[in-house]
Amino acid sequence: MKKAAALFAVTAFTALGLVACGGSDDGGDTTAAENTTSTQPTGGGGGGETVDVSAPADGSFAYDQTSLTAKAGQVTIAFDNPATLSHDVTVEDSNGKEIGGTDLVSQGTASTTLDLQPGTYTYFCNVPGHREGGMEGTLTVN
Ligand SMILES: [Cu+2]
Repeated sequence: MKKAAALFAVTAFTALGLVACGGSDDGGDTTAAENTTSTQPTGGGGGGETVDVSAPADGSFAYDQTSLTAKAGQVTIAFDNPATLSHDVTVEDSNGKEIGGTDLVSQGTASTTLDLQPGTYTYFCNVPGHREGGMEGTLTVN
């Protein structure tokens, strides 16, 4: 009999505890953050960023973006050229030194990943005459 009474006491205490917890939850902030799931791909170097560059479909010597911004570190330049005329995206640093670029592409996409320090870079099309025709922009890395 004593055992049963002890068990009852424990059960009652636990029930009270649960009620108390429930009450405090109701009074608390119930709006949990629901949009915290990341849409960025996981894996890889981590912290990498992708910047999109595209060219007009009419093949004119231009990019749709005249300036880009990225965070320092692994930066992937994703180039989309819908024109039949081939273009690429070549990147040079502030000293005019080429540090990388995408393959030439027409009616398709090409990309390259560069490890960039903070600074100002220039991106341009390496096809002769295209940069001179206006196919360049500024990439700012913070
Ligand atoms: Cu070009």
